[in-house]
Amino acid sequence: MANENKMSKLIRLRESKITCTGGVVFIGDGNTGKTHTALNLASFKKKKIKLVSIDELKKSINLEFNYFIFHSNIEEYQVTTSSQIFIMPGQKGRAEIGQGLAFEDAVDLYFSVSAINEVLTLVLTFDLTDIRTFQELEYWLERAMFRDIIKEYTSIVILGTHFDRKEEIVVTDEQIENAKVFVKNFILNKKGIDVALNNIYSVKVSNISDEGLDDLKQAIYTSFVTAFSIQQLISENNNLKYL
Ligand SMILES: Nc1nc2c(ncn2[C@@H]2O[C@H](COP(=O)(O)OP(=O)(O)OP(=O)(O)O)[C@@H](O)[C@H]2O)c(=O)[nH]1
Ligand SMILES: [Mg+2]
Repeated sequence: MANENKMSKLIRLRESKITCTGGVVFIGDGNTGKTHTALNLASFKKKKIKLVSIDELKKSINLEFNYFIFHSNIEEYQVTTSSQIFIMPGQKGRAEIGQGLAFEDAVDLYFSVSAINEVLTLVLTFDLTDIRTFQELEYWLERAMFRDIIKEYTSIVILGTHFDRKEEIVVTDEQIENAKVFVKNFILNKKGIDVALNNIYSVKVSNISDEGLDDLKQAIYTSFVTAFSIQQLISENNNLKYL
């Protein structure tokens, strides 16, 4: 299958080392914290990027790129995932001339590039204190499907930001759980792709306290392990070794 070929270019197994890479795409309304979350992920354990004031960090008017590397062990294998993070502009449709790029402009321009094509994790981002941004996820999911960003191997993360503003949180856990089922059915009905509920995660983060960032990293890592069927790869390799 063409798909498998493309995916196989993104993973290497040498002796007991497995290294893989793939795309993680953030979409969602403007001002929901996509840029801050990606910056925090990328600087994890190094210098933390703290909230930048609105004056310093304007709304994104282009595709932003970042990455992080995660090491772990599965059996005697050392697994390294290098996640390439792409943050889409939160502005809907197309931008006016001279106004940078909106979502559709960025997809046109960048999604012909291979690494971004293999989206292993799609992060639907909303602000826990703003119900409208949560409701708008349906719009973003629809655009992601229309633009072919979701593949058979893509996992979904429903990401609520502003977790530090506990008193102002309006989106409930029940609504988030319902959203998982909604996302699953939406993708199945519109695209015929059956994403397992296990591969639809919900994560809450604060970009102020860093609460939840570990959970987000773990969800992304797990979606890579799933997309590449790393567990299966390991048992096949073990079988070969002991033949
Ligand atoms: N309190 C709080 N503020 C946050 C958090 N995450 C982001 N913010 C603030 O929310 C605003 C928007 O954050 P961005 O990361 O620029 O949002 P974005 O989704 O990239 O927005 P666009 O680039 O316009 O699409 C900024 O003023 C941030 O300081 C959070 O977890 N808690
Ligand atoms: Mg941004």
